Amino acid sequence: MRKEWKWGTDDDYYVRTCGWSPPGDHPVGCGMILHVKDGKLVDVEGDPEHPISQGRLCIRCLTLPEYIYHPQRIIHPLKRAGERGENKWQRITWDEAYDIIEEKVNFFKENYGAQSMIVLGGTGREATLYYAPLAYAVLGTPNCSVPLSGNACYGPRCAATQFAVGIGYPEIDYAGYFHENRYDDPQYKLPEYVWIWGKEPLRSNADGFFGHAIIDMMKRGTQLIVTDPRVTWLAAHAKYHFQIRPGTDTALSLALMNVMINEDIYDKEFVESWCWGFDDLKERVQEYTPERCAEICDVPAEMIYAAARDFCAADSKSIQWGVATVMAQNGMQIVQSLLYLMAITGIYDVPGGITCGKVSSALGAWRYSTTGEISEDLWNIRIGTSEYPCSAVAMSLNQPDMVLDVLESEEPYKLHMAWINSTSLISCINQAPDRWYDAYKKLDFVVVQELFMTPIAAAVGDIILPTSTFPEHDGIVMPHFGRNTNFIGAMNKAIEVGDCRSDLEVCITLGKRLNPDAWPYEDAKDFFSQQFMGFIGKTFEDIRELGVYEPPYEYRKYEKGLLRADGDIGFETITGKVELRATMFEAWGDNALPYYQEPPYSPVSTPELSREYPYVLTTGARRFTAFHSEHKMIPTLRHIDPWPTVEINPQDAAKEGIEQNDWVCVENNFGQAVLRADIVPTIKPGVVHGIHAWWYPEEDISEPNMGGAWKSNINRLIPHEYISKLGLAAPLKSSICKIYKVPDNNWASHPDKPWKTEAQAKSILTSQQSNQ
Ligand SMILES: Nc1nc2c(c(=O)[nH]1)N[C@H]1C(S)=C(S)[C@@H](COP(=O)(O)OP(=O)(O)OC[C@H]3O[C@@H](n4cnc5c(=O)[nH]c(N)nc54)[C@H](O)[C@@H]3O)O[C@H]1N2
Ligand SMILES: Nc1nc2c(c(=O)[nH]1)N[C@H]1C(S)=C(S)[C@@H](COP(=O)(O)OP(=O)(O)OC[C@H]3O[C@@H](n4cnc5c(=O)[nH]c(N)nc54)[C@H](O)[C@@H]3O)O[C@H]1N2
Ligand SMILES: [Mo]
Repeated sequence: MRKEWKWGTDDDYYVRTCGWSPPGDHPVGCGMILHVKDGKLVDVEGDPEHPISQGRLCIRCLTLPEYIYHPQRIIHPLKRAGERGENKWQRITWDEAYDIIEEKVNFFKENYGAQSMIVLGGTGREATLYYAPLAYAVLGTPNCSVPLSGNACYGPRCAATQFAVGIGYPEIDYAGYFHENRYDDPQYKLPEYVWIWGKEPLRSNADGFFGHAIIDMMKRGTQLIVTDPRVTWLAAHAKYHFQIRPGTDTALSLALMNVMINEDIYDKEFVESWCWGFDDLKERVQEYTPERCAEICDVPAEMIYAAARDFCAADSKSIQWGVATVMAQNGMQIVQSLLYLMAITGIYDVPGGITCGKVSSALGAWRYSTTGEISEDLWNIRIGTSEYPCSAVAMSLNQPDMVLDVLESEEPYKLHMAWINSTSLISCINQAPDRWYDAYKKLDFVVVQELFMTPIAAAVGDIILPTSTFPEHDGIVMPHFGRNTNFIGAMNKAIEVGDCRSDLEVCITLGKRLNPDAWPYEDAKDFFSQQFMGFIGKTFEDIRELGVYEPPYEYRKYEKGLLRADGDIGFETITGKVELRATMFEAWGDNALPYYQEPPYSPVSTPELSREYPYVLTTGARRFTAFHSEHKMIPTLRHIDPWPTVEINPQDAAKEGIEQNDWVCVENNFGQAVLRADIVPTIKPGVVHGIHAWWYPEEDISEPNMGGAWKSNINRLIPHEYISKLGLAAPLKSSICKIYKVPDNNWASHPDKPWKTEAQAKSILTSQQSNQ
C-alpha cells in the first residue's frame, strides 16, 4: 500500500489526487492516481485507498487525457482580433491580458460605478469557490450571478433547509463519515429504505454524493423507493416506484404526510420534542388526500398508502432529493414538504437517516465572507435584492431572472462588463437563451475564463483566459461545499499544459493588482494554508500528506447544542425547532405551509394550449458522458452518446409516426429544439424527456451558426417568467410540448429552420451522417 502523494522518477511518475473540476463534477472528490510520462498524463486509475470512491471512477475521469490534450483546447490567453462573433483571436501574454482587464475595470468603476460589472458563474465546480470572491474581493462589484432561472440547482434546496430546519445540506447517511470501517462501523446503521426523489445519483453523482454508494447499500439490503417519471435503473430495482407526472411532487409528499399523520404512524416523539407548527401542518395535509393526489400525480392511491406505511414501520430510513425537486415553479414547496417528511419520520441526524452539518461552517463560508469587501451602499443596489429578499439572503448572489431584466432594460443601471467564469451560458444554463443572447450583446467588455471556445465565448468574448484542469493545479475538494462535508481532499498538481491557470491563481494575481489587501497570498498553497485550512490547524501540505482530511461526526447534534451558533440545543431556526410552519417563508411573502400548485403550463392549468402541445416535457436528466455542455468534443464520450436525444414512450412514438433515431422537433409556444428520438418504454407515456446542454463543437463556432448552439437547445422551450414567489426554483422540468418528425429526417427542411440556411444544414447533416 502506497500512502505518499507522489512517487516514481522525474520523467515517469504517479500522483495521487482527488478530483473536482474542470472538467465538470459536483464536488465528489473521487480518488485517483495519475500516471505521468515525459510530462504528459498518460493514464488515470481509480485510487483503491480513497475512503469513499475506493477505486471506482466514472468515464469522464477515465477519459481525462482526451480532454486535457484535445486539439481544440484553449491553452494561451487570447484577445479578440476580429469583430465579435467572427471567432478571430490574437495570442497574448497573461500580463497583457491583466493590463487590459485592469484598465477596463478601473474605467468602468470610475465612470459607471462598480455595480456596472457582473460575474456570471456556473454550477458546483471548483470555480464556485472562487467566482464570488472574484466579484467581491477582486473586481469589487456587488453583482455575481449563476444565471439559471430561479437559481434552480443546489441553492434553493439549501435555502429551504436553512430556513425551515436550520441545518446545512441534508444527505442520506451512507457511512460517508466513517472512513475506516464504513458500513461496518458500530455507530452506523444501514437504512432499511432509501427514498430517491427526483434524483439519479448513479449518473449524476450530484451535490457531493458518490452515487455508487447506493449500490453498496442495496447489496447490504437497503430497499429503494423512487419518485421519478422515468424508470431509471434504480426505479427498476425499487420496491415502490412513483412514476409521477413531472412537477406534481408536492402533492405526492403532502399525501404521504396525510397518511402518516392520520394513521398516527409518524414519529411522535421527535415531532413533540423538536418540531414547531405540527397542528398547522396536520390541518394543511387534510386537503391532500391520497385519492386526490393520486389523480394529480397520476400514480396509484394504494401505493401512497403502502409506501407511507412501510416507510414509517422501518427502523431506519432516509430520503435523498435531486435537482428535479426545484425545477418546478412549486419547487420550494416540494423541498419544504420533503423536509417535513424527513421531520415527521424522525430521520434527522440519526444513524442511517439524514446526516447534516451546520447551516454555515467555516469550511464553506469563507468565500461569501468576501462580501465584506463591498460597501453597504453598493451591496444594497445589487441586482434582485429588493425584489427577492429571500433569494438575496439565501444565496449571497443575484436573483438570476432579475439579471436578465436588468441587462435587457438597463434599469436601474446598465451593465457594462461581464466576467464569464465556468459557465457556457446560452448553450446550457440560460433559459430563454435567445433573450439572454441579445442581452449579452449589449455588454461593452467581456472576459471569459474557459478551457474550450464555447458558443458564448466566441460570440461576446473580448479576452479569453485559459483555465487549467484539476491535474494541472493545486487545490482542495470538499463534498457539499462545507454544508455537510465528510472529507477534504487534496488536489495535487501533476502536469502543466500551455499557459493555463486555475481560477484561484487568477484571483490571487489579479487581486494583487486591484485589491491587494484582500489577496496577501503567495500562491494557491499559501492561500489554503493561511486562509482556508487555518481553522482545522492544517496546512495544505498536511492535507496533501494525509490524502484526505477526515472530520469527526456526531449524531443528534440538536440534542447536544452542536447545531446552533449560540450553542443552545435545537435547530438553527427562529423557534429553535424544525419549523413545520416556516416563519421565514411567510416573512418573505410565501405561505408558511407547503401547498401544491400546478405547473404554469400543464394539461390541467393550460388545457387549451395543451391540445396543441399535448406532451408534458421534462428536460436535462444527467448522462454519464457529459457534464452539462462540456465533453461534447471528447471522442470516446461522443462515441457513446453521439446525439442529443428525446426520450419518447413507444405508444406516443407510434401515435406520432416517429421511429428510433428520427430527428424530431420538440416545440412549444416559446421555441423549438431538434433532437433525436430515443424510443424507450421507461419514460412515462404522455411525457417526453429532452436532453439539455447540447451543442456541436465540430461545427463552425462563428456567428450565426455558433457551434450549433441553437439547434438542439431545449432551453429555447423554457421561459423565464415562472419562478416561485421566493425567487428560487423554476419550471425547467415541467413544461408542455408537441413532437413531430422532421421531414425527410433533414433539419434543413423544417419550415422554421431558425438555426441556419438550408445549404449549411445540408452539408453538416451529410458530414454527420457519414460519421455515423
Ligand atoms: N454526469 C453528470 N453529472 C452531473 C451533471 C451533469 O451534467 N452530468 N450535472 C450536475 C448538476 S449541476 C446537478 S444540479 C446534478 C443533478 O442531478 P440529479 O439531482 O440527479 O438530477 P437530474 O439528473 O437532472 O434528474 C434526476 C431525475 O429526476 C427525474 N425527473 C424529471 N422530472 C421530474 C419531476 O418533475 N419530478 C421528479 N420527482 N423527478 C423528475 C429525471 O427523470 C431524472 O431521472 O447533477 C450533477 N452531476
Ligand atoms: N433544460 C435544462 N437546462 C438546464 C438544466 C436542466 O436540468 N434542464 N440543469 C441546469 C443546472 S442544475 C445547472 S447547474 C446549469 C449548469 O450550467 P453551467 O454550470 O453553466 O454548465 P456549462 O454550460 O457546461 O458551462 C460550464 C463551462 O465552464 C467550463 N468549465 C468547467 N469547469 C470549469 C472551471 O473549474 N473553471 C472555469 N473557469 N471554467 C470551467 C466548461 O468548459 C464549460 O464551458 O445548467 C442548467 N441547465
Ligand atoms: Mo445544477
